[in-house]
Formats: sequence, structure tokens, C-alpha cells
Amino acid sequence: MQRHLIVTAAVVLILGASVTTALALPGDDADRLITGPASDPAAEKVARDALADLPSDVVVRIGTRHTDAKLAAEGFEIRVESGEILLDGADAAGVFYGAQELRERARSGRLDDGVIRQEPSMRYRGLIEGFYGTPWTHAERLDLMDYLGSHRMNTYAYAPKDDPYHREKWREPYPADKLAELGELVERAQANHVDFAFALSPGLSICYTSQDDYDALIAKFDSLYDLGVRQFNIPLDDIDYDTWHCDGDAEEYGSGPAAAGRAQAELLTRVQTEWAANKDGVAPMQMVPTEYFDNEDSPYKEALRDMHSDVVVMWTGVGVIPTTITREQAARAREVFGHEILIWDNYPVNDYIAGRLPLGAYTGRENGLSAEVSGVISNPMNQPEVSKVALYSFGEYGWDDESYQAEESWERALSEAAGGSEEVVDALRRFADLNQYDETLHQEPAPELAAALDAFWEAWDAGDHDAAAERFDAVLADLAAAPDVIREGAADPAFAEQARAWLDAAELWVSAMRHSLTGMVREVNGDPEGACEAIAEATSDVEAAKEIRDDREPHSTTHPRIADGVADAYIDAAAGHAGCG
Ligand code: 14T
Repeated sequence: MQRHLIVTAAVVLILGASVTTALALPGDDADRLITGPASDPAAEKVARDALADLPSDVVVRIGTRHTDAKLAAEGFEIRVESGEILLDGADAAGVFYGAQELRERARSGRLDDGVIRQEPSMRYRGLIEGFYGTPWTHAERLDLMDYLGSHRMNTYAYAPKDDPYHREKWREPYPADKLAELGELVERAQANHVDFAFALSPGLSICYTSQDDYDALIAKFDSLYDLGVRQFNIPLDDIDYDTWHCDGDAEEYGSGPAAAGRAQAELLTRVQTEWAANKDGVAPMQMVPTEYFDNEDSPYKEALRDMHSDVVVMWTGVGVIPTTITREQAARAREVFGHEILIWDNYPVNDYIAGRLPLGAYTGRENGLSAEVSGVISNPMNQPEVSKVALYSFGEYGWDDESYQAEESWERALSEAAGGSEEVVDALRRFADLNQYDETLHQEPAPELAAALDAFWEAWDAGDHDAAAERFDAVLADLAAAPDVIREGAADPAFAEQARAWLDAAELWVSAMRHSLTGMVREVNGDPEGACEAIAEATSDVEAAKEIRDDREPHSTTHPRIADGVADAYIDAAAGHAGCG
């Protein structure tokens, strides 16, 4: 019956193509998209979008199980034959991702006859909301679920340090309203083929030998299981593992890191065997060790090696925020922890650098880490929309870490944030330059502005004042225009809202540099009074910039850092040159 309908529809459309394309009715799309058993609403919606960019006589079949090829989980195959497109997935997520590939290619006109096959290289792709300071709002989290789904990321780990029920008050059940919100998140995650991983951090006060504490932990997990959560994590980072919270633990385990390792390993093993293994659909437990930031063997790690072998261990690389992570380091981590490794990548998190908004490329992760680890997930900023610049690249790296290229990926991320506008991309690139210093992945503040300044000083010191000033002011003029271009042109207004403090501060710092330049020019032109007036304007801009605050913690405690060490150094030097320092 169904087959009969399909054939009829296809014939009608092929006949109609030459005559009635301009008359396409909304109902026509229903006949051009044929869904099979492996499809779901998420994939259908995307595939329907793709139809808009495909010739009207093309029929798309999705989730039809047409291929015998063995696809790895979440993989897909698209077969394009004249007039027909067959999309098959290993599972519903695969069909969803395949539909995205199809839509993208249809949009950009890159859909030729042939076969496209893709499979993800990492099991876990996405993020861990694991930072200190102001957590994301419910609305922001919902939006991020959609973002992850549309960028082939499958993991949202929930571990906000400042959700009291996650850490300080871990024993207490979520109040009804919070639980309802979590339920909505889980639902939105599922609709996007995202696994919501719930993390509970009992390390600040747990008594490992207490049955009551064990029961409280399980009760909390059960409350989330009932909402549909199937991944669970017990992070034991940032605690003092030389301190017990009850006498029973000291008696049972003794003292020191090895004792702590044993207590933690026994807890995870018990939760894995007594709870996770017996709950329908629950994935292997995950944990964050207290020694999460190195790969040196130790008595603590030796104790962790006895933990149930299914438990997944999170690790940040060598150093809490490593500049680079290599395959060799990851292989060693796997050896010393003795478990599957999932990388908790502390980028672009900004809780440790209040006032900074890292916007540079996601760099320094060696190609091929997937040979050693089962995922690399991002710990992002307090500002979710701004974090998408980095998250975009986490998506690409997680999907295909072998061929990932940081700079190219960054360009695509900027283009997406700019809604495709080249002018907005340029503005974002300039704004990113002023912001990119993060002490770790990007250790050079404002490298492009610094290079322009080097060129300026060279020409100025050679006595070519007018030409030097003119060229540098052209650079500053572009920088000055960037904030407004971003405010008006960013694809999502939330970007400018969350970057507001930094956009406002950038405007003031650039204005200060322009006044400083004016001061220098006036001084060499014999106008010392005018020079000092300009320098005073620069000073007041800088003062105003330092009054600006973002409203999220910890950034609310300090002013946005813009090209520091570069802009401020220039402004100081200019004041000296102008003779009014
Ligand atoms: F569990 C970890 F993998 C981890 O990174 N834990 C925290 C994390 O919540 C935080 O967002 C991140 C970046 O600041 O670093 C860890 O927190 C630290 C790390 C330190 F080295 C807090 C204080 C430190 F001194």
C-alpha cells in the first residue's frame, strides 16, 4: 500500500517538474520525502528543509535501510542517483546527521551523484557545563541543546559548580521546580539526539562508609533517571583528598591519596554494579578523579586502577588548561588510570580568567586523539552564545579529529556567528584579536594589533610621522567600527548581549588609542596644548573602560580585559611622546 503511494507520488512529481515547478504547493513536499523505520521527527524536519534547495523532481528517502554496509553508531550514508536521494543511518542519530549533511550540500550546491559515507571518530562529542561562577540559564541550556544537535554533538554533561544541588547540597533532592526544568532539558536533549549526562559531586562532604550517604546519592540519580537521564557522572575534582568527613572512613581506608583513591574506586564500583548495571539503559558510570590534570603514575591512580573496568575516567590533559594535548600523553593517561579516557577540555572556559572572553581558534589538540580517548568535550564560558565559536570546532574535532584544521574550522565558526556576512566575519576577527589572550591556548595578547603597532613604531621612529599615523589610524578605524558591525550583524542577538561589556570596552580602548595617536601627531606638529588635550581624552576613555562590568560571576568582579599589555602599553607610550604623561 505504502509502496504504491510512493511510486505514484514520484511519477506525478517527475511529470510535473517541467510544467508546474512554479506552482509547487506546500503539500508537495510530503510526497518528495519518504521516511523509513530509522527516521524520526528531528531528521525529517532537517530533510524537509533540504527539499527547498533541491530540484523539485528529486525524491528523498530517509531512514530506509537501503544499504547493507555496516555503519558505525551515528554514521550515515547518502546515495545520490539522478532523481533520487537515499539516506540511511546506523541509527536515528545517523539519519539526523545525514539529513544535516544533505541540507548543507543542497544549500551550497555540492550534491553530485555518488555516495557520501561518514562516521564519527569520537564516541562523546559536546560539552560539560562544568565551570565555576554564574551557571547558564534554563533558556540558554535549551538553546544549547539545539546547537549541539545541529552540530553533530551528542553530549551535554550537567556539572555546574555553582548549582548548589550539584555540589554543596548534593544530598538534597532537587525542588520540584528545578526538577521540572531538568526534565525539560532532558526532553530537548533527546529531541536533538543529545545524551544528557547528570553529574553529582559529593566530594566536599561525603562519608564513603556511610550507607545513608550512598542512599542519598542513589536517590538523587534515581530522580534524574525517572526524567529519562541515562548517563551519570561522579566528579571528584577540586576537593582535598587528604581530609575525610567521618571517622569511619579513616578507620576503613587509612589516610593519604592511596586511601582516597580506594574509597573513590569502591564508591564508583558499587554504583556501577549495584545500580547502573541494573537500571535499564544506563550507560557505564563516569567519574572525574581528584588527580585529573596529569598523567604521572601515583599511589592514588594505582588505587583507581582497581575500580570497575567499565567506568569512564575524565582527564583534562597535562595541566588543568593545557596548551597542547598529544596522543602520547593520552596513551599514558589511559595506562596510568587504567580506564577509558574522556577528555574534559578546559576551553573556552573563562572562570579562571575573570574579565576575559576567549574567542580564538580551538588549537593544540593533536590530530588522531580518537585512537586513545573516547571523546573530547568542552568546558565552556559563562557566556553560552559566545562559547559557540569554540563549540563549533569541538563539533568538527569530535566528528573527525584526524583531518581537523584549527584555523579553517575557526573561519567556519566565525562565518556561522556572522550569519555568512563577510563584513561581520571581519569585525568578529578583529574583535577576537582584542580578546584572544587566555594564558594557555593563546598566550600572545592581541597579536594582530601588536603587529600593527610594531609596524607603526618602526615607521614613526624612522621619522615618517604622517604616513605612520595615517596607516595606524586606518587599522584603528576598522577596529572602532567592529563593535557596531557585530551588534547589528551577528546572526544571534544573544552574542552581542553576552559580549556587551567587551564590545563596549573595546570601543573605549580603541577610542583611547585614537586619541593617543592624535596627541602624538599634534605634539610633532608643534601643538603641545592640543596634544595634552587629546591625551586627556584617552585617559578618560580608559577610566570609563575600567568601570565596565559584565553581570555574570566571576566577570562581575572586574573590568573586561581588552588587548591588555598592548593597547595600554601604547597609550602609556603615546602619553610620553606627547609630552604629557
Ligand atoms: F574537573 C576538572 F576536570 C576541572 O577542570 N575542574 C575545575 C573546573 O570546574 C573549572 O571550570 C576549570 C577551569 O577553571 O578547572 C577546574 O577548577 C580549578 C582548577 C584549578 F587549577 C579550580 C582551581 C584551580 F586552581
